[in-house]
Amino acid sequence: GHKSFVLWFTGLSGSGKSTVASEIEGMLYKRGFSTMLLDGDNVRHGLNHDLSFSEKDRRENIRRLGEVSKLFVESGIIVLVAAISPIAADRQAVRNMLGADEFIEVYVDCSLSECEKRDPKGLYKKVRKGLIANFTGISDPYEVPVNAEIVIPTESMDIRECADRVIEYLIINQFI
Ligand code: GGZ
Repeated sequence: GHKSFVLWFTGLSGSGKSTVASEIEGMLYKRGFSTMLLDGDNVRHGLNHDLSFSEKDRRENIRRLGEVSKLFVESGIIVLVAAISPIAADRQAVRNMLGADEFIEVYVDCSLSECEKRDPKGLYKKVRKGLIANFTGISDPYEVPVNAEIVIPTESMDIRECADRVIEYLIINQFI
C-alpha cells in the first residue's frame, strides 16, 4: 500500500482552504484512497469547542488537529486539514511531530482584500463593524509560510486548477 500523509492547508479566512481541500478529497476518493478531512471551523464545534481565538487557544487548536492527524495517518488514511493555522511555529511543531515526509504544507494564497470581497460568511463585515475582535489578517497576525511544499493561488486559478496542482505534486513525489 501507499504511505500515508497529511495535506495541511493554511491561509486566511475565506481564502478557499475548505473548498480546495474538499475538491482534492473527491479526487483522491475517485482514485480509491481513504481520506479524512478535518476542518478547523467544524472541529471547533466538537473536539475543540472549548477553544477561543486567543494565541494560546489557536496553538492548542493546531496541536490537537496535528495529534488527531497523526492517529489517522497511523491507520493508513490520507488526512486533509483546513485551518487558518496563522503562526509559523505552530505549523512547524506539527511538521516536527509528524516527521518531515508525512507533512505537506499547502499555502492557500489569497490577498486579504479578495478574502474580504468574497466574505462567504459575512465575518469580515462583522469585523469592520467591531463585532469580532482578534480576527486573522485584520487585528490578529497571519504569518505567510516560507517553506510550504505547495502554493495555490486561489485568486488567479480556479478551484479545479488548484486541486490539480496538488494532485500533480502528490504524483510527482510518489505520495500516490
Ligand atoms: C479567524 C475566525 C475568528 C477569528 C471566527 N479569527 O472562514 P471561516 O470562519 O469558516 O473559518 C474561520 C474559522 C477559523 O478557525 P480555525 O480553527 O481555522 O483557526 S485557527 O487555525 O487560527 O485556530 C472563521 C472563523 O473560524 N472565525 N472568529 N477571530 N477566524
